Amino acid sequence: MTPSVAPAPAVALALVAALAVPAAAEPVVLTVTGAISAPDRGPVDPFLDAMFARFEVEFVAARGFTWSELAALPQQTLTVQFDNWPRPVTVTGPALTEVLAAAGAAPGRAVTVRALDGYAPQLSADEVASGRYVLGLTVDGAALPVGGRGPVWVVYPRPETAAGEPATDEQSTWAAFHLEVE
Ligand SMILES: Nc1nc2c(c(=O)[nH]1)N[C@H]1C(S)=C(S)[C@@H](COP(=O)(O)O)O[C@H]1N2
Ligand SMILES: [Mo]
Repeated sequence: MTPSVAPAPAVALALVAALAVPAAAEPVVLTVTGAISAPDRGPVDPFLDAMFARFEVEFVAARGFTWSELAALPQQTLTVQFDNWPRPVTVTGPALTEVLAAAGAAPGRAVTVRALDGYAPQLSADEVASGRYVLGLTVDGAALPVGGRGPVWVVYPRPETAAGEPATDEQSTWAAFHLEVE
């Protein structure tokens, strides 16, 4: 036996430990901040919360949802198509109002939806209260990936203007990761 073999068991143990990732380690895919009463985490960490820091998002407390937690809420199904889309798509996921309720969001507030690319439209209090917005997790049965329209695609039924003309889909935010209750 030579001294050089001594570290091997320690290395093997480290590899085994690395493979044994507990199920609870599933990451948060959507964080709700602002006027909420049911947070499960503390303030934004300027180092670890790098994406929030990049967008200058600040909070003292937040509620994080894993994909599984969102999928465990009551699910809605919406089949939608806008003029610029190649085909209709069927999206499933919890209603925006359901997720806000789970986070203890104050009622009657506007909500800013923020996506990974920085797109961040604000839904008015009336739009939120309409209950028409769905936080899409799957499209045509497939879970939405990051790099595609995931982790969350905010969709709503195709609206018509008073003149019966199609409205745009500018509020159908894809790649959403943050809701801010104003
Ligand atoms: N994350 C993200 N979502 C977005 C946008 C964007 O730039 N980033 N643009 C919006 C606008 S203005 C439109 S018209 C549609 C365009 O994409 P789609 O019709 O393919 O969904 O997405 C909406 N959602
Ligand atoms: Mo647009």
